[in-house]
Amino acid sequence: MSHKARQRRAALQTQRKKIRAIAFAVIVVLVVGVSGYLFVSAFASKTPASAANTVDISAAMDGFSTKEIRVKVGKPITVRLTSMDSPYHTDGGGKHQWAIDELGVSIIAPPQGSDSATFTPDKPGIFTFYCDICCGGRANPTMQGKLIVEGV
Ligand SMILES: [Cu+2]
Repeated sequence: MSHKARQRRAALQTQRKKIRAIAFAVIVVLVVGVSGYLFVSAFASKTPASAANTVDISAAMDGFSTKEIRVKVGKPITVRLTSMDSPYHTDGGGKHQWAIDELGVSIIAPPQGSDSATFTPDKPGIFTFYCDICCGGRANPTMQGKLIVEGV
């Protein structure tokens, strides 16, 4: 092998080493970047702002799962009502309601389904929520509860 050929081979080898080093760096950057992105998005998705003040209530023939809800005046809340009853229920067809007249809220959950509403209580006080669909309607004490709006 000539001297020149040997030099060319050596140059080629250093070039290959450089390419390998660059490829390795690119892979490292990609892996770190992707895992960093996944890490951040995993944490970001765990704290959606809208879920901060959601109240989950279920309703069945024996009443609401929650009889008393405390909230702060001026802060928006989302109430998600779920009906536990099937559509074959003779009384109300499996639907239930969560309503407060004074705050103008009325949510009607379909049989074995949910519906929700977001509202902002603008005055402190104790408000009665009720269901006017099943068994005796709003006069039925088991289908009632209290929303307590606390002042600041
Ligand atoms: Cu009901």
